[in-house]
Amino acid sequence: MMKEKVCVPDIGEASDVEVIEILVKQGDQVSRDDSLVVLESDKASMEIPSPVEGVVESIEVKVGDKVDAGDTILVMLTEIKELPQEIEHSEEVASSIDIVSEARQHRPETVTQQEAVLQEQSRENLDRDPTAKSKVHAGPSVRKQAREYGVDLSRVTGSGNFGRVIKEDVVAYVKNRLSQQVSDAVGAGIPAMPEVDFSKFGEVEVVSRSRIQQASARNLHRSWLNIPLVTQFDQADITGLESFRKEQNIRLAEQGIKMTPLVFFIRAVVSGLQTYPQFNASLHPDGEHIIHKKYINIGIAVETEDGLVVPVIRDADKKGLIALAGESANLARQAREKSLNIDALQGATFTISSLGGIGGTSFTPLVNAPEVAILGVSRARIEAVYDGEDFKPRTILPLALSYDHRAIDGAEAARFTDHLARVLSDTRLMLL
Ligand code: CAO
Repeated sequence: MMKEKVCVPDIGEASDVEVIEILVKQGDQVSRDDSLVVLESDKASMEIPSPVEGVVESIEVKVGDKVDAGDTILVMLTEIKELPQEIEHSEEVASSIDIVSEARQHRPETVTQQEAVLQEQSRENLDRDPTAKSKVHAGPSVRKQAREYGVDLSRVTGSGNFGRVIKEDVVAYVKNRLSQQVSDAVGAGIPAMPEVDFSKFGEVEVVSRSRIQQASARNLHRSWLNIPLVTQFDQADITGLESFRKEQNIRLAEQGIKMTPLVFFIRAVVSGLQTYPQFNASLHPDGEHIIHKKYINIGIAVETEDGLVVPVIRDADKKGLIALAGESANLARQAREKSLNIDALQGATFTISSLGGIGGTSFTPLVNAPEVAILGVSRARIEAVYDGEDFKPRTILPLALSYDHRAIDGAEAARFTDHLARVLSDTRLMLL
């Protein structure tokens, strides 16, 4: 152990500066850059940081004393003789006086806000490179200022001699980060909806939303905000499909099986995904890759009294019409009875939202992210279709394919719905 005097550094033109606060006491363990005393001139106040690590042996000043540069403040016991860090230029020290007084005046809003904005980032940076801090060249007051603002000095470009970070660099960095925050907020910031007191206009009842409704609201909102969504509309002539389905249903009724149009939509979608695998994919979070899935799991949007649930038919490409009829009916029943397990709700590669049993001419479904597309089906209607010679009654099914435009091009979407329309118009194609 050795004794080391800590003196008042060069404080520019200031002299006879008063000690207004002593921040340590005898026996305290002090780290380098910890503040020791606060001095105050008639212009500003400044905290004197410790240039070394050690234990306070004795304090040589008391509150009210007047000191000058070079006067001893205290004596430290240090392990190894450490050269006091280069005392900053008088210009820099003088500026640090301004900074302290400025910081005091502007707290709590400015500094608190800066700290909040920057501290998290500093933590991240330190996690990334724990040695980064020690490589920075900066004086004690600059380090202290950086600590106060929550700035990671390794992120600050030094404009002083040999890249030394000076206080103006820290201030510029903070200003820059704050203005970035503001511009980020302008880009992504959603103006909040004003809260309205509806009871001013009449009687109201506030009802809790189910957990499913709350969760799907969050998911849908996230999808809406993240996905550049386009919807491609098309229609399929399902006259043949409907007569085939009805014939089969008469036969299957004995076995208690009913094929709804949904089963055929699933088969058609499977065929589409096999032909256009880019629809059976997800964007990689790095934005540079796309993940093609070698399995085909179809999510089915099911309306329940608690909200929208999307159970999944796994390996739909390996299942025939009758198996799909049984499984989709089962999943829809379980969803409504709330008896689905979590596995049944995960791993979809493409979703179908069928509203045809209810009605509607068309709608734009939202992609069930991280999938890249969803098929919406509305109610089929009998329409008069000209066959080149005559108008014939045909059952026309409206299709709406919403897709993530980052992953799918418009032309691909048009080909996909065209493929669906052809397969649905000719059930034999489902066998291929
Ligand atoms: N056009 C005309 N009729 C249709 C049809 C269509 N596109 N789709 C179904 N139908 C008919 C069925 O043939 C059935 O008629 P019958 O009883 O006379 O045979 C009737 O409508 C009821 O069918 P269903 O809708 O109960 O059965 P399904 O297998 O077609 O659909 C399911 C099952 C789970 C998809 C459906 O019940 C459901 O919940 N749909 C709502 C999905 C939803 O909420 N989507 C919105 C999600 S947000 O984008």
